[in-house]
Amino acid sequence: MSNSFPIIFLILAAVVLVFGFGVVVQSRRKKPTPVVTPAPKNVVAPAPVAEVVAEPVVELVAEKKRSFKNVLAGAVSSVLGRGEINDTSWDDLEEALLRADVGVKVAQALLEPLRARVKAKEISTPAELITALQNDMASRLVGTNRELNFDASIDGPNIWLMVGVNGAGKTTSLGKISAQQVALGRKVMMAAGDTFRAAAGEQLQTWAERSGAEIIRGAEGSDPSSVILDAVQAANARKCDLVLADTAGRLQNNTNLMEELRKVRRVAEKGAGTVTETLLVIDATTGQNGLSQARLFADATQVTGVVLTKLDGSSKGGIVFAIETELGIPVKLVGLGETIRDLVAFNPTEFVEALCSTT
Ligand SMILES: Nc1nc2c(ncn2[C@@H]2O[C@H](COP(=O)(O)OP(=O)(O)OP(=O)(O)O)[C@@H](O)[C@H]2O)c(=O)[nH]1
Ligand SMILES: [Mg+2]
Repeated sequence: MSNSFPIIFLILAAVVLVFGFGVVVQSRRKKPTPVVTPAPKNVVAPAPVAEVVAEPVVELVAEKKRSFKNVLAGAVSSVLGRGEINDTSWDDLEEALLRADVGVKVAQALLEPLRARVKAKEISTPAELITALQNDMASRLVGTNRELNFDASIDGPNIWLMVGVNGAGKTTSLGKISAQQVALGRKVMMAAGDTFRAAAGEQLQTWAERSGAEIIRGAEGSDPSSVILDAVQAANARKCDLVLADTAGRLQNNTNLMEELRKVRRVAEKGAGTVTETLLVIDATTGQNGLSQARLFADATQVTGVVLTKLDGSSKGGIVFAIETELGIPVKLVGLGETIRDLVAFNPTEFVEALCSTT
């Protein structure tokens, strides 16, 4: 028996080595899927499907994940640092959630069921509590369709409108979206619908050049709706797939702006195109204030998705929960910086992990 031990050991070691080698080879073969997948050659393309086709955008990469502020880390550390769950643990978590701007309603909706589970002894350690909180936060966000709507079957181009208050990041996000759509092989036309200030057209022109899109501009003070309609007509004539329409964030007063945006949408569809996406751009650093402004836009413009900008460095990332709960609109994209690559698809699980990360 004692003699056979080294032989068994050697056989085991050999099995482990062969298995390990297999795993390495296998994982090397599984390269991450590239963002742009060229269509296979010599394959007859299927007829366009008459449904809204969603396209993936750039996945959240590890390096960018670090741009999310781990706003709940302090509370998580102090809860984990105690041997038991006590009143201070609940105070720490509640305060941190409110500071991160998840909103009072969501904070309560997250903590109340956890208190009950602790009482019922379903959860007994601080580590279990944090894991349960993280899971509950993520489950409030997963399962939502966050894909950008692109309908390949319509006549004329798809039109995506960017709306939001001034300075939220509409023009910048439009430029980044354009780069992603061009990378997917789509022909993009920009519409400089912000005619409120001359510099807006210049700014968009730069993004058109950077991202490889065409652009239609109007004179300062001209009618935004007609600039956008011109862009839709030009896009149709030049066989563009997508019109990305910028709009102004302010006019003389907000009531006018909402009227203007309603008109923009109506007029845009007078041409050959169809509005398939209206993206409300919200600056994450404005927290709950941004939310009340957002409500105005959501009411006026049939918003289909939110682009949450400036999440890099914002300590108010919890606003995602408030937006989805109170506005009922999916956060589709998040801005994590000012460069052309700093816009990613919103991934709830990674986002919650990053918010709670203590490393
Ligand atoms: N850090 C950071 N800055 C951003 C982000 N998105 C936009 N910005 C910056 O925010 C500022 C305002 O962005 P714009 O795109 O001009 O905002 P806008 O909504 O078009 O503003 P108006 O045209 O005045 O209505 C610019 O300095 C951008 O570079 C982001 O995700 N992160
Ligand atoms: Mg702008």
